[in-house]
Amino acid sequence: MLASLPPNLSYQRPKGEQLQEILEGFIANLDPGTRLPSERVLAERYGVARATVTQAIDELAGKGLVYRVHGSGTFVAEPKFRQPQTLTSFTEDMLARGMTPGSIVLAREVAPASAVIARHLQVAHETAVVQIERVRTANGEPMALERSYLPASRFPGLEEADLTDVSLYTLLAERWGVRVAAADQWASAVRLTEEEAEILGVDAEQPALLFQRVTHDPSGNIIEYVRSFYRGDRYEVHHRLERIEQAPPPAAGS
Ligand code: 16G
Repeated sequence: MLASLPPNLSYQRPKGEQLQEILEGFIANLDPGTRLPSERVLAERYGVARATVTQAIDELAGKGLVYRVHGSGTFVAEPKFRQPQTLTSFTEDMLARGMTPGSIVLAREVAPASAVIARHLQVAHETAVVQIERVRTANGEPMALERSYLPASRFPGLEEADLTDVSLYTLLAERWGVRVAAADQWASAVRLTEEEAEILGVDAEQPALLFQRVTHDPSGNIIEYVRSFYRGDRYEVHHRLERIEQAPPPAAGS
Protein backbone atom coordinates (compact mmCIF):
# COMPACT_ATOMS: atom_id res chain seq x y z
CA MET A 1 0.00 0.00 0.00
CA LEU A 2 2.80 2.40 0.92
CA ALA A 3 4.33 1.97 -2.52
CA SER A 4 1.65 4.18 -4.06
CA LEU A 5 2.56 7.10 -1.76
CA PRO A 6 5.09 9.68 -2.99
CA PRO A 7 8.45 8.92 -1.37
CA ASN A 8 9.19 12.30 0.18
CA LEU A 9 8.04 15.84 0.84
CA SER A 10 9.44 18.97 -0.75
CA TYR A 11 11.26 21.51 1.42
CA GLN A 12 9.34 24.42 0.00
CA ARG A 13 5.97 24.09 1.69
CA PRO A 14 4.74 23.30 5.21
CA LYS A 15 5.06 19.56 5.80
CA GLY A 16 1.65 19.12 7.42
CA GLU A 17 -0.06 20.76 4.46
CA GLN A 18 1.76 18.51 1.97
CA LEU A 19 1.04 15.42 4.00
CA GLN A 20 -2.64 16.27 4.06
CA GLU A 21 -2.72 16.66 0.27
CA ILE A 22 -0.84 13.40 -0.23
CA LEU A 23 -3.18 11.49 2.06
CA GLU A 24 -6.25 13.05 0.48
CA GLY A 25 -5.12 11.85 -2.97
CA PHE A 26 -4.17 8.48 -1.56
CA ILE A 27 -7.49 7.76 0.12
CA ALA A 28 -9.45 8.90 -2.95
CA ASN A 29 -8.29 5.63 -4.56
CA LEU A 30 -9.05 3.37 -1.60
CA ASP A 31 -12.28 1.59 -0.76
CA PRO A 32 -14.30 2.79 2.24
CA GLY A 33 -13.28 0.88 5.36
CA THR A 34 -9.62 0.46 4.25
CA ARG A 35 -7.20 0.98 7.11
CA LEU A 36 -4.56 3.69 6.59
CA PRO A 37 -0.91 3.04 7.45
CA SER A 38 -0.34 3.89 11.10
CA GLU A 39 0.68 7.39 12.17
CA ARG A 40 4.05 6.03 13.30
CA VAL A 41 4.73 4.48 9.86
CA LEU A 42 3.72 7.69 8.07
CA ALA A 43 5.85 9.81 10.39
CA GLU A 44 8.87 7.58 9.72
CA ARG A 45 8.35 7.51 5.99
CA TYR A 46 8.21 11.29 5.68
CA GLY A 47 10.66 12.10 8.47
CA VAL A 48 8.15 14.30 10.28
CA ALA A 49 7.04 14.47 13.90
CA ARG A 50 4.24 12.14 14.88
CA ALA A 51 2.21 15.23 15.92
CA THR A 52 2.39 16.52 12.32
CA VAL A 53 0.80 13.29 11.08
CA THR A 54 -1.81 13.35 13.84
CA GLN A 55 -2.75 16.89 12.89
CA ALA A 56 -3.00 16.08 9.16
CA ILE A 57 -5.25 13.12 9.95
CA ASP A 58 -7.34 15.28 12.31
CA GLU A 59 -7.95 17.65 9.39
CA LEU A 60 -9.02 14.77 7.14
CA ALA A 61 -11.30 13.42 9.87
CA GLY A 62 -12.82 16.90 10.22
CA LYS A 63 -13.63 16.84 6.50
CA GLY A 64 -15.31 13.46 6.96
CA LEU A 65 -12.80 11.68 4.71
CA VAL A 66 -11.47 9.30 7.38
CA TYR A 67 -12.53 8.17 10.82
CA ARG A 68 -10.62 6.84 13.78
CA VAL A 69 -11.50 3.72 15.74
CA HIS A 70 -9.95 3.77 19.17
CA GLY A 71 -7.28 1.09 19.44
CA SER A 72 -7.56 -0.06 15.79
CA GLY A 73 -6.47 2.86 13.62
CA THR A 74 -7.76 5.23 10.95
CA PHE A 75 -10.06 4.12 8.16
CA VAL A 76 -11.33 5.54 4.87
CA ALA A 77 -14.86 6.92 5.33
CA GLU A 78 -17.87 6.22 3.10
CA PRO A 79 -18.39 8.83 0.36
CA LYS A 80 -20.69 11.64 1.44
CA PHE A 81 -24.39 11.63 0.65
CA ARG A 82 -25.55 14.39 -1.64
CA GLN A 83 -28.68 16.22 -0.64
CA PRO A 84 -31.21 15.72 -3.46
CA GLN A 85 -32.03 18.70 -5.65
CA THR A 86 -35.67 17.69 -5.90
CA LEU A 87 -38.42 17.61 -3.28
CA THR A 88 -38.09 14.18 -1.71
CA SER A 89 -38.60 12.74 1.74
CA PHE A 90 -35.84 11.19 3.80
CA THR A 91 -37.55 7.82 3.30
CA GLU A 92 -37.61 8.15 -0.50
CA ASP A 93 -34.03 9.36 -0.55
CA MET A 94 -32.71 6.40 1.46
CA LEU A 95 -34.76 3.85 -0.52
CA ALA A 96 -33.36 5.31 -3.76
CA ARG A 97 -29.86 4.63 -2.39
CA GLY A 98 -30.77 1.04 -1.58
CA MET A 99 -30.65 1.73 2.16
CA THR A 100 -33.20 1.09 4.87
CA PRO A 101 -34.69 4.32 6.26
CA GLY A 102 -35.59 4.45 9.91
CA SER A 103 -36.85 6.96 12.46
CA ILE A 104 -36.62 7.13 16.21
CA VAL A 105 -39.21 9.48 17.68
CA LEU A 106 -37.80 11.60 20.50
CA ALA A 107 -40.81 13.85 21.05
CA ARG A 108 -44.28 14.55 19.67
CA GLU A 109 -46.68 17.08 21.14
CA VAL A 110 -48.97 19.99 20.43
CA ALA A 111 -47.53 23.30 21.62
CA PRO A 112 -48.08 27.01 20.95
CA ALA A 113 -45.97 28.26 18.04
CA SER A 114 -42.99 30.42 18.98
CA ALA A 115 -42.59 33.65 17.03
CA VAL A 116 -40.05 32.02 14.65
CA ILE A 117 -42.17 28.96 13.96
CA ALA A 118 -45.32 31.06 13.52
CA ARG A 119 -43.53 33.29 11.03
CA HIS A 120 -42.41 30.31 8.92
CA LEU A 121 -45.81 28.65 9.03
CA GLN A 122 -47.50 32.03 8.47
CA VAL A 123 -49.85 31.55 11.41
CA ALA A 124 -50.51 33.77 14.42
CA HIS A 125 -48.04 33.62 17.30
CA GLU A 126 -48.98 30.82 19.76
CA THR A 127 -51.22 28.99 17.27
CA ALA A 128 -51.33 25.27 18.16
CA VAL A 129 -48.62 23.42 16.26
CA VAL A 130 -47.71 19.71 16.19
CA GLN A 131 -44.01 19.40 16.97
CA ILE A 132 -42.22 16.18 16.12
CA GLU A 133 -38.61 15.43 16.86
CA ARG A 134 -37.03 12.43 15.14
CA VAL A 135 -33.62 10.88 14.59
CA ARG A 136 -33.44 9.75 10.97
CA THR A 137 -31.36 6.64 10.33
CA ALA A 138 -29.91 4.90 7.28
CA ASN A 139 -29.29 1.18 7.79
CA GLY A 140 -29.60 1.90 11.51
CA GLU A 141 -26.97 4.67 11.56
CA PRO A 142 -28.13 8.16 12.69
CA MET A 143 -27.90 10.66 9.82
CA ALA A 144 -30.04 13.59 10.88
CA LEU A 145 -31.97 15.07 13.75
CA GLU A 146 -35.20 16.53 12.51
CA ARG A 147 -37.70 18.89 14.16
CA SER A 148 -40.91 19.27 12.19
CA TYR A 149 -43.68 21.78 12.92
CA LEU A 150 -47.14 21.41 11.35
CA PRO A 151 -50.36 23.36 11.94
CA ALA A 152 -52.41 21.27 14.40
CA SER A 153 -55.77 22.38 12.97
CA ARG A 154 -54.88 20.86 9.59
CA PHE A 155 -53.59 17.54 10.97
CA PRO A 156 -55.75 16.72 14.03
CA GLY A 157 -54.41 13.73 15.95
CA LEU A 158 -50.98 13.78 14.24
CA GLU A 159 -49.26 14.11 17.60
CA GLU A 160 -50.65 10.69 18.52
CA ALA A 161 -49.44 8.91 15.37
CA ASP A 162 -46.45 6.67 15.92
CA LEU A 163 -43.86 7.79 13.39
CA THR A 164 -41.29 5.15 14.31
CA ASP A 165 -39.81 4.01 10.97
CA VAL A 166 -42.67 5.71 9.16
CA SER A 167 -42.58 8.41 6.47
CA LEU A 168 -44.31 11.61 7.56
CA TYR A 169 -45.06 12.52 3.93
CA THR A 170 -46.70 9.12 3.34
CA LEU A 171 -48.78 9.51 6.49
CA LEU A 172 -49.91 13.02 5.49
CA ALA A 173 -50.97 11.66 2.08
CA GLU A 174 -52.71 8.54 3.38
CA ARG A 175 -54.49 10.00 6.39
CA TRP A 176 -55.18 13.60 5.40
CA GLY A 177 -54.95 13.38 1.61
CA VAL A 178 -52.27 16.09 1.64
CA ARG A 179 -49.54 15.97 -0.97
CA VAL A 180 -46.30 17.91 -0.86
CA ALA A 181 -45.80 19.92 -4.04
CA ALA A 182 -43.04 22.47 -3.54
CA ALA A 183 -40.71 23.70 -0.83
CA ASP A 184 -38.34 26.50 -0.04
CA GLN A 185 -35.22 25.16 1.55
CA TRP A 186 -32.08 26.84 2.79
CA ALA A 187 -28.89 25.42 4.25
CA SER A 188 -26.37 26.77 6.70
CA ALA A 189 -23.48 25.43 8.76
CA VAL A 190 -24.14 25.11 12.48
CA ARG A 191 -22.54 23.79 15.63
CA LEU A 192 -24.47 21.08 17.42
CA THR A 193 -25.10 21.15 21.14
CA GLU A 194 -23.38 18.39 23.16
CA GLU A 195 -26.72 16.62 23.41
CA GLU A 196 -27.45 16.81 19.67
CA ALA A 197 -23.94 15.56 18.87
CA GLU A 198 -24.43 12.63 21.21
CA ILE A 199 -27.77 11.72 19.61
CA LEU A 200 -26.12 11.73 16.17
CA GLY A 201 -23.05 9.89 17.47
CA VAL A 202 -20.64 12.57 16.25
CA ASP A 203 -17.94 14.66 17.81
CA ALA A 204 -19.33 17.92 19.22
CA GLU A 205 -16.67 19.81 17.24
CA GLN A 206 -18.03 18.43 13.97
CA PRO A 207 -20.10 21.09 12.14
CA ALA A 208 -23.54 20.05 10.92
CA LEU A 209 -25.65 21.19 8.00
CA LEU A 210 -28.90 22.79 9.05
CA PHE A 211 -31.58 22.52 6.36
CA GLN A 212 -34.68 24.56 6.96
CA ARG A 213 -37.63 23.69 4.77
CA VAL A 214 -41.06 25.27 4.33
CA THR A 215 -43.23 22.90 2.34
CA HIS A 216 -46.39 23.74 0.39
CA ASP A 217 -49.29 21.64 -0.88
CA PRO A 218 -50.42 21.94 -4.53
CA SER A 219 -52.64 24.95 -3.62
CA GLY A 220 -49.70 26.77 -2.06
CA ASN A 221 -50.78 26.27 1.57
CA ILE A 222 -47.93 25.75 4.02
CA ILE A 223 -47.85 22.20 5.40
CA GLU A 224 -44.68 22.11 7.48
CA TYR A 225 -41.66 24.00 8.68
CA VAL A 226 -38.72 21.67 9.35
CA ARG A 227 -35.32 22.14 10.91
CA SER A 228 -33.13 19.20 9.91
CA PHE A 229 -29.63 18.86 11.33
CA TYR A 230 -27.75 16.61 8.93
CA ARG A 231 -24.34 15.21 9.81
CA GLY A 232 -21.62 17.37 8.30
CA ASP A 233 -19.27 14.40 8.05
CA ARG A 234 -21.77 12.38 5.97
CA TYR A 235 -23.55 14.97 3.83
CA GLU A 236 -22.64 17.48 1.19
CA VAL A 237 -24.64 19.83 -0.97
CA HIS A 238 -24.18 19.70 -4.71
CA HIS A 239 -25.38 22.32 -7.18
CA ARG A 240 -25.13 22.06 -10.93
CA LEU A 241 -24.51 25.53 -12.30
CA GLU A 242 -25.19 26.58 -15.86
CA ARG A 243 -23.54 29.72 -17.12
CA ILE A 244 -25.84 32.44 -18.41
CA GLU A 245 -23.79 34.59 -20.74
CA GLN A 246 -23.60 38.14 -19.45
CA ALA A 247 -24.27 41.03 -21.81
CA PRO A 248 -20.93 42.76 -22.53
CA PRO A 249 -20.46 46.00 -20.53
CA PRO A 250 -21.23 49.15 -22.48
CA ALA A 251 -18.18 50.51 -24.28
CA ALA A 252 -16.40 53.36 -22.44
CA GLY A 253 -17.71 56.78 -23.40
CA SER A 254 -20.93 55.44 -24.96
C1 16G B 1 -36.40 15.21 4.69
C2 16G B 1 -36.67 16.70 4.69
C3 16G B 1 -37.69 17.12 5.69
C4 16G B 1 -38.96 16.29 5.54
C5 16G B 1 -38.62 14.82 5.64
C6 16G B 1 -39.83 13.93 5.41
C7 16G B 1 -34.43 17.49 4.09
C8 16G B 1 -33.31 18.41 4.39
N1 16G B 1 -35.47 17.48 4.92
O1 16G B 1 -35.62 14.85 5.79
O2 16G B 1 -38.01 18.47 5.49
O3 16G B 1 -39.90 16.63 6.54
O4 16G B 1 -37.63 14.49 4.67
O5 16G B 1 -39.36 12.61 5.47
O6 16G B 1 -34.35 16.79 3.10
P1 16G B 1 -40.26 11.35 5.74
O7 16G B 1 -41.47 11.43 4.84
O8 16G B 1 -39.38 10.19 5.45
O9 16G B 1 -40.68 11.39 7.19
